[in-house]
Amino acid sequence: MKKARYLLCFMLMFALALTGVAGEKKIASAAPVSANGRLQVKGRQIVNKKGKPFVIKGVSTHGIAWFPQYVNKKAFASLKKRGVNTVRLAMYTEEYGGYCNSGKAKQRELKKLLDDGVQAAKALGMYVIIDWHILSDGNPLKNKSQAKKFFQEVGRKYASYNNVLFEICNEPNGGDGNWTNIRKYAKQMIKTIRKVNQKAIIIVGTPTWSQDVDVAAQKPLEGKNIVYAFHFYAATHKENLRRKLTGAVKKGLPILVTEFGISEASGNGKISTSQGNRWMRLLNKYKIGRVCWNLSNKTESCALLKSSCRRVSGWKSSDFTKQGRWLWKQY
Ligand code: IDC
Repeated sequence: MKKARYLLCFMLMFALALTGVAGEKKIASAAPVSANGRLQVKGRQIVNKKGKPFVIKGVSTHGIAWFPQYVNKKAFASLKKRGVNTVRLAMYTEEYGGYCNSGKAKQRELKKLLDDGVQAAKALGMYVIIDWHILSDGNPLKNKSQAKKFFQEVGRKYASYNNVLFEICNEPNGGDGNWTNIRKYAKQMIKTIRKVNQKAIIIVGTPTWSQDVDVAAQKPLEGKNIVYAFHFYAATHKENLRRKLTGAVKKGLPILVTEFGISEASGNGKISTSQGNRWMRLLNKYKIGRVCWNLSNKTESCALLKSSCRRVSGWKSSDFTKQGRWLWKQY
């Protein structure tokens, strides 16, 4: 009799533990935005509406003008199922049908595509980053007036959305892409966005393809809810760059990895899962968010989908590249 009662008690506890675990998992994957609300920056940490650290686990599109087919709700839902809570919408400014080299009609199309992405993310309770993807235009000041108009428009349009973040310059680079010019640009963009949108997190790129967070840490910008971008590609960037990141973190700089891959910096070549694992350990230690480049089937090592994969959502494990399969183990 006593034994039976113990057994019953044990079974009951086991059942409770099981539903507890399942329940937690469901909340984590159900709707990150309804559970966490608008993200903000506290000290060097991105936190949720209650002030608790929130770690962005994201995937970036390739250029949306080039691979528009992946900007769809089913695709985002497929990512969410694998632990992704954030999608980054990369809109090149110059190359690949870049926004600044396009006419009005094409620009409207790109903004519609961005909106499709924002609405899909909203419906799924995911965060979304609107990325002004400068690259060959190394100095963000080069297309400043277009950027201003753009951020005024999208800043206003999404002011009431608690899931939208703005990345104002992907990767400044070259001599003119220095911190002095980035700061000048960022000050104006922050002012422009804050006039119409007081709360959204604004992400500022850093010199040398968003690697020099140490330089930004010496003279950060003023204002609330600002974070600094840091990018790495694990088969090229190793201990030296990790030291740079750690230094800036210790100085208190809020950092978000809005782009990373485990390929070489070219986006192609070798894949290094061992270096990737080291990077993940470091990011986990400091609860730094990360967004992986890129959701496409382009024939390159940093694409998440094999080039033979024609599906634009509902992927099977065998559809993913080596980097893709590694990523799902991290998320
Ligand atoms: C790469 C794309 C590739 C494209 C190339 C253009 O993966 O298909 O041909 O851009 O130069 C970055 C950039 C990002 C790069 C990526 C990989 O932000 O645009 O994408 N990368 O090279 N910085 C470091 C690496």
